[in-house]
Amino acid sequence: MSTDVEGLWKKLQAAKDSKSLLKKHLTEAKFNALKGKKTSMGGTLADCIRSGCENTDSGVGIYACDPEGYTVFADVLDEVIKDYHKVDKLNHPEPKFGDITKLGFGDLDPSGNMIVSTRVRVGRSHANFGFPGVIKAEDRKEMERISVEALKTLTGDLAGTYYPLEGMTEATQKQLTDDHFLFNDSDRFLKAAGGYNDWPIGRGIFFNKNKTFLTWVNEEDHLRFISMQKGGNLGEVYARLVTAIEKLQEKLTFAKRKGLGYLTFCPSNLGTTLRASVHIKIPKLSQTPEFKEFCDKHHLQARGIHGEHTESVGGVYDISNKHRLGLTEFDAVQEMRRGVEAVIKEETKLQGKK
Ligand code: ADP
Ligand code: DAR
Repeated sequence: MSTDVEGLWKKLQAAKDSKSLLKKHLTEAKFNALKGKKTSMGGTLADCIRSGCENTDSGVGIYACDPEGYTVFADVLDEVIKDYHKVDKLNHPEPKFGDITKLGFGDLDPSGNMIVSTRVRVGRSHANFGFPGVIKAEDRKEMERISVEALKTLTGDLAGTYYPLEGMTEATQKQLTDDHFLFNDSDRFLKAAGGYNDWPIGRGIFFNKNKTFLTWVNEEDHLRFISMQKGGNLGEVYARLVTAIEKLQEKLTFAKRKGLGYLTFCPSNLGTTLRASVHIKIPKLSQTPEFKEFCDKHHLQARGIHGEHTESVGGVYDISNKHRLGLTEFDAVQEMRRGVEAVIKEETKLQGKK
């Protein structure tokens, strides 16, 4: 793995067919202006671009080294962010989750014929810790301790237990991952960005009794708050997540920046950091040549059922909102809801049903 920034730059320059946003926006002038800069945590341009230079087939290709990296390396990160999120200005609104007692939406598939399960997640970063590429093992452990202390204060339906990966049997890890609860350590882009440094130190998963509220500690982001359940009741899943976020933000300070919203390791997740998804059976729509165009039109992203960069199985796809920046949390989940309703309508039409 290249450690020096000049070696990384040469790899990127040599990849003539790379279509990453890093390749597009890191000009030679910007490279020369940024290559000697460091954040107060010691984060460098090399820490930000390593993954995209080692994996020139990346879509984005750059991560922030730490929260301050979004300022120190703004010359390239701002352009990547505007391009990925399709915004002209970085003026992300203040958080707005809506009134969970009157959301105006509930179960998107009361028949239960199409939606297998629903999940809504956000990412959060502790304000005073580096991101995976720069953080030391002892700091990751301290961040885990702080996170678990806050999670243990959750009560009622949200109350649960933390399970560190250190000491977890392979069989338990496999079962939790197969059941879509736990993260895996097989993402080559994340690996190259330092996402698995000192693995599995400081990593773990918290979940409540029913496994409907979970928290990932130190996967790609410092924290991922996740609400999920079988079926299509987006209203219930979203309301549970908002309740948990409001409780946890009383105990923890999250990294935010005016114009960018909540800060995350990858710039693709900034802002609301919210991804609302359904695992949905769409055997007809997914086989049409227009499937990608249909998803784009409705600002949706299609993934396989075991996470990013995986395949669909049996016509079941992970369909979620693509927009995370430049809109509120409530807008993002509404956009996903409208998109999923359009998917259900189209699939029903293609199946020749009313
Ligand atoms: P994220 O970036 O939102 O964490 P990933 O694509 O990495 O999402 O998926 C993480 C895990 O969450 C995977 O195991 C995936 O199968 C699971 N998952 C995502 N959406 C759903 C859903 N709607 N229902 C059940 N599991 C889901
Ligand atoms: N390494 C990234 C993945 C971008 C979005 N996904 C995240 N952050 N999990 C790339 O393809 O460049």
